[in-house]
Amino acid sequence: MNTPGFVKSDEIRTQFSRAMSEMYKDEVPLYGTLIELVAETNSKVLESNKAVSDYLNRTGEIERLDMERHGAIRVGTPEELATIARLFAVMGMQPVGYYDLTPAGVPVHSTAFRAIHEDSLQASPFRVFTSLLRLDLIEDKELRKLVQATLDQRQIFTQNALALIEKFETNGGLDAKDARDFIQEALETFRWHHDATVTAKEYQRLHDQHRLIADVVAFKGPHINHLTPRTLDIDIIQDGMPQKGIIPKAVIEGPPRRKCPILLRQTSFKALQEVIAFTDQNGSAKGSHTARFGEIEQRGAALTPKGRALYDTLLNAARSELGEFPSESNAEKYTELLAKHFREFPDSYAELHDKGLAYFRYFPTQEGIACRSNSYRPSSRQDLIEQGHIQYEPLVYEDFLPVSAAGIFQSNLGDDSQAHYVGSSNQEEFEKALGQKVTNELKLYADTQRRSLLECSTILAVPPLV
Ligand code: OOG
Ligand code: NI
Repeated sequence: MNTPGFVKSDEIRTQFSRAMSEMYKDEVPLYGTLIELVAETNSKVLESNKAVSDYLNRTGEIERLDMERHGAIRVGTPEELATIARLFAVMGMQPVGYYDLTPAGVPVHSTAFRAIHEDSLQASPFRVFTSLLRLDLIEDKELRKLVQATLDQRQIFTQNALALIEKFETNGGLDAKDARDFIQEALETFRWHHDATVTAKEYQRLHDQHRLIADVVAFKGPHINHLTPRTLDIDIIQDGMPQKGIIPKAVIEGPPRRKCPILLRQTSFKALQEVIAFTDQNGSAKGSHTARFGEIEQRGAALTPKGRALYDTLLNAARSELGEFPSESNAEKYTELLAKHFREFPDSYAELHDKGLAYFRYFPTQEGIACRSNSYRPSSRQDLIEQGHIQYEPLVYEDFLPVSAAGIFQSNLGDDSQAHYVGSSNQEEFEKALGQKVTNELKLYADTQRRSLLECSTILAVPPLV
């Protein structure tokens, strides 16, 4: 949004992300410790690894690194999801991708709200992984009724937030005061409420069905359940956490350690056992609930469909050779198997580029610019690269991975929560609830890549590059 008098959506998102981080630091003190550990590690990597720091400087990612984080929430009804989508739209965040978590025994499906243009991502890459409970998968009819009735009674948005969303939609933007108010009002939806909306007995019934169901249904709102900073070296963090009194999950989700990181690697830890008050406890807080956790991630190159297919094949091969879920008892073996299978995945940017496995952003070089007026000018992408007139850097992966997300859900819900659902993946139903289609993330990477090539051709005065 760039109308005079209106605050840009990018700016609202930047400020909201900052406010969310402050709130979460208060709510979950361990998050503050984690942020320090990540900041220390990132500056060490930047000092010691010139290739990484050159890359981050060239792509501009260096400027967004400190503020880079994603959060996660879980909502209960289609109406809540549709309104959350409108709330995020005020901040320039669109639903990207569809993630089905039911194969992993978690009765939700999800999307990620985020900015979609590279310039907006550069201003603030804040993302929120947002899951919708799949009521249709709860077989117990009585329990389904309880869930529905409890959810129907709550309003997870403040009246002011709803009014400001409407104002944004009607006028096409918010002025400075409205934007400030909106941030405060929107924050309320994500706040932790220590009062439950159900009795102790009802909580138990929900919990017995699935811990996640209790977490979605028993509270006044969809509290933010983690906020994840981006590290430049997740192995250093995984090893350094115990010294800070933080015990991470046994294995890092995603691809193995590589010279050229791809996609996303994540690890998490249980953060808090919260004291809660049930409705039949007269305010004396007796119950407890584990909802919030900590997570760290390292991001690498976004993969093309071909690269992603290879990733999925190799990950599946490693996991099926392991023959069971990765856990504490087989962590070492799993790490070995991952490394073994991923040897097949090229580990230089040149190969990833030439084999069409990853997306890249292209930059004209000084030499290329200097040659603009020469009569001989290379004109194909490959020619320009070989002549040193353009360079490329991998596009960072901005999204999530379903297998990893399942592992994160599971490790924080506890091992007793393995369930099997017969329901199938249902993107159509999700989009109906959302009130719009989700954007295909691969298209976004391809668009960014194409725009960077067009810019190169304009700057170098060559015919449009493809
Ligand atoms: C979301 C878990 C998924 C990730 O980073 O993959 C996730 C949740 O627990 O609500 O955040
Ligand atoms: Ni996460």
